[in-house]
Amino acid sequence: MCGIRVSWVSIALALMSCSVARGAETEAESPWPDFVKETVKSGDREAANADLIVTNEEFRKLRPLTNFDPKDADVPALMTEREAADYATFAGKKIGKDLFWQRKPPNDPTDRTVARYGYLVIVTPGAPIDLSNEKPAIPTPPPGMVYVPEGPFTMGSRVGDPDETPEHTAFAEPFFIDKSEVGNAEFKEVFPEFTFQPGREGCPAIVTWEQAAAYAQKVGKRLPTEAEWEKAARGTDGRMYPWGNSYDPTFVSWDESYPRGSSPACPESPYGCIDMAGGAWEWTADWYKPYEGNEAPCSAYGETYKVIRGGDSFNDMALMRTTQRYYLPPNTTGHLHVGFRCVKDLEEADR
Ligand SMILES: [Ca+2]
Repeated sequence: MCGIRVSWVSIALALMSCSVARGAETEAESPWPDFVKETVKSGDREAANADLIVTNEEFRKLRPLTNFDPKDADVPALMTEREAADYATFAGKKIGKDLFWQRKPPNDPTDRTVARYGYLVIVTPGAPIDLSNEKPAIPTPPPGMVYVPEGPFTMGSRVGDPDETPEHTAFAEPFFIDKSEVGNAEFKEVFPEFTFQPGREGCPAIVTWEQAAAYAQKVGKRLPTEAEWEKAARGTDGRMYPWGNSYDPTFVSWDESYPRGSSPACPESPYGCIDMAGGAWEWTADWYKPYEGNEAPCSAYGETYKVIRGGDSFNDMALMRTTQRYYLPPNTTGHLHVGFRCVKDLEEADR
């Protein structure tokens, strides 16, 4: 599989030598904010020798749909603390060790929007700095949910079924997703008329797309898009299964009649979800349509069927793949065992 790789291109500033060699006049034209220079020269981060800052060009790797004036490519990227943490995660770096986020002093202290933004400073490798008490600003997930940071990831497969092609880079905004499928008891709490077999309170609720969407709306959530589901399942390294690239039946629940999280090994996806392979199939929000650039004809494409993901029983490894797509009309579960998990968007304060 072909994962996304960040080439960690650093832009050397050499601030000190710049100001000496080129003089004050040139320095005034520097795109680097004065306050960062001051941070480098003095204060508690002096030892960081932080003469590198993540630029617009670098930041766009997290957010490929972003456009900016080409002349601003090397200008430091303004970002919220949450965006800084997501960038670090995407780049395989750690806030406090490799990077730190420096808040931009607001020109107007009453402007709270401006106060949320800052710059991401790269700690020079080997610099003697202790930022271990700094915590990345990852939004706190609601109960039972996990956080999936924004950024590109590999979607689809070159080696799967025709509808999984082409393998491509997709993008998802940050979101929260349920750690596990919605269970029977949870579903009955919202829809008391819902019935299930006694003793299966903790098993995934087997419902139609319409029922799943109604539940999600009622609890202030929504169904995941295919892209969100696939990113939550496989992360950014293009893996075939939620836990890696090789199949092991002990990683998967026997079927939907077993409680969620009951597989012997109970592995988690890169973001902490369980049972994204097996347990119950899972509804997504999307109609079954071809990916852009897909050239394999399929009469089922269109707005007739909703996509389901993740397979159910443990004995079909092909259906456990994170890229596997299947489909059903929204008003039935057919002969399959289809459940769901919900996603939730970030609150404005977390963006
Ligand atoms: Ca599942």
